[in-house]
Amino acid sequence: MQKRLLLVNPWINDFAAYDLWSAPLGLLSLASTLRENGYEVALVDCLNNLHRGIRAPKRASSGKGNFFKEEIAKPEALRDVPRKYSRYGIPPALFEADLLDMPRPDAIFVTSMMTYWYPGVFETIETLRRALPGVPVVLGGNYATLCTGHATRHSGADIVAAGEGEKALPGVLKDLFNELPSFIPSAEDLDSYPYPAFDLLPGRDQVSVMTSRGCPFRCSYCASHLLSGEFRRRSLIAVVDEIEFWNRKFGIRNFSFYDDALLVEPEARAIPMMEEILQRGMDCSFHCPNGLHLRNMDASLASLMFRAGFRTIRFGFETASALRQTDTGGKVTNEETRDAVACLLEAGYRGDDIGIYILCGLPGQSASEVRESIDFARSCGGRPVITEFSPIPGTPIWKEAVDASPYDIEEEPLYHNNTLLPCRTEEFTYGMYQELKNLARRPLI
Ligand code: B12
Ligand code: SF4
Repeated sequence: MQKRLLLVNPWINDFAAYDLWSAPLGLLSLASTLRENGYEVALVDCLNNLHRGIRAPKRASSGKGNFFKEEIAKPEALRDVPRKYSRYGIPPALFEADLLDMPRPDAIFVTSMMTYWYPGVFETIETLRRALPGVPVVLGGNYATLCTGHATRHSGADIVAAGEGEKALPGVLKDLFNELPSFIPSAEDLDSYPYPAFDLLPGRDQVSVMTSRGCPFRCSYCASHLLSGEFRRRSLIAVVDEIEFWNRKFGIRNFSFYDDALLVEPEARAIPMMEEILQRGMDCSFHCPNGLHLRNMDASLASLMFRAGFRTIRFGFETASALRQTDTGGKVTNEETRDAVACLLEAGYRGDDIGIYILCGLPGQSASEVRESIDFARSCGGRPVITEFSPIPGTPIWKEAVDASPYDIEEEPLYHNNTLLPCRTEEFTYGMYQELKNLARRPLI
């Protein structure tokens, strides 16, 4: 008999969470591969704002907005943090009712995202255990990959699968059912992956797309290579076909790119992809909440992006300190940034459209460096956007972060939370950070 698998996108427990075109893309990708192997797949999304049992906050028409949330008690380790803590997503009673309402699955696959979101994952697993006792639970995703030991010891899952799910599937299915999959997409050929199963999330107002996995850079604070391995790309026609598929089949007009390196070597992929989008006359909007590379921007690429419908553009700049730029990986310089923003303004973008990410709270970083970076971004004509540093185990900067942090980030992933500014010092206080945030938010003139 066909085996039934339940896939679950867990709650987020945090001080803050915002739905910036979010989607459980990894889980949906895995769902399609499981279907190809003949499994019946169902999905419960704990972050489903469309659940009939809640009155969700209003969303922007482009597909972003607030999650439904309920304030909950802080975990013990965060007791002294003077901020409210919430469970983002549907209330537990609704989740449990949904679980009891569906046919009993043969196994459950739970995903995970930020390392410090594990309490939401654990609560999800506890609820699954209560509602569906005896059904094996597999945990994968970013937290499971970056904190495998912690997840194995504490999550309560029967199997913790690190790394890309497609690669882990043969082992997982063998352990669960003593079966081997007949189809596994080739990690080297991204065009062999079926489209992520967005049909499992009916009523969506946006679909997330990836044109590549990984990144050719190795910035010292980034986990891309730990999570996604070597840089690989899909063919541009396959990507545009997918966008057209969602647009035609479900009327989706907003798309978010989750790539780590969408604009790297643009002549090889991004430029022909955008030309193809234009040629097919797609009336869609594209959003890039994950930082894009500024280095290869020129007048013609900026104009093409504007005409092809790229509406939300954010760039990974991180710092105006030339020394730190080199030390952390050398992905962009100040000159390249200034030139790139000029091209984007010339192409028709307003300064407010051009979000420039600035990392705040790196080990050894001073408040004045962040201030200078904010001033620099504004002087270029872009909008500075502060992103607080979250230390990630296994990254080159990790040891430095462990030494710099007043928190025990090695033992407790909750302390990776960017809201804490985990590597702040007595010279760079939380108050200074608040001031910098306000400075970054000041209207552009
Ligand atoms: C897209 C993205 C975002 C999007 C949102 C994504 C979303 N779903 O909501 C945006 C831009 C909004 C975002 C924001 C942030 N992000 Co982010 N983001 C990513 C990114 C680039 C891709 C994640 C992704 O969807 N990948 C695509 C899918 C296909 O891969 P996947 O999820 O890993 O799934 C695969 C496997 O994990 C596995 N798998 C997944 N689930 C399961 C389940 C089972 C059972 C199994 C077996 C396998 C399995 O199989 C899947 C398919 O191969 C990652 C970096 C990366 N390369 O992964 C960073 C990353 C996760 N983000 C990170 C950070 C720091 C942030 C911010 C805190 C930045 C900041 N300071 O503001 C914010 C926080 C947002 C918030 N508070 O709400 C860090 C994580 C830090 C941490 N400690 O965990 C990462 C790793 C980037 C980095 N710095 O290296 N992010
Ligand atoms: S360029 Fe971006 S995705 Fe690539 S390693 Fe650096 S921070 Fe990570």
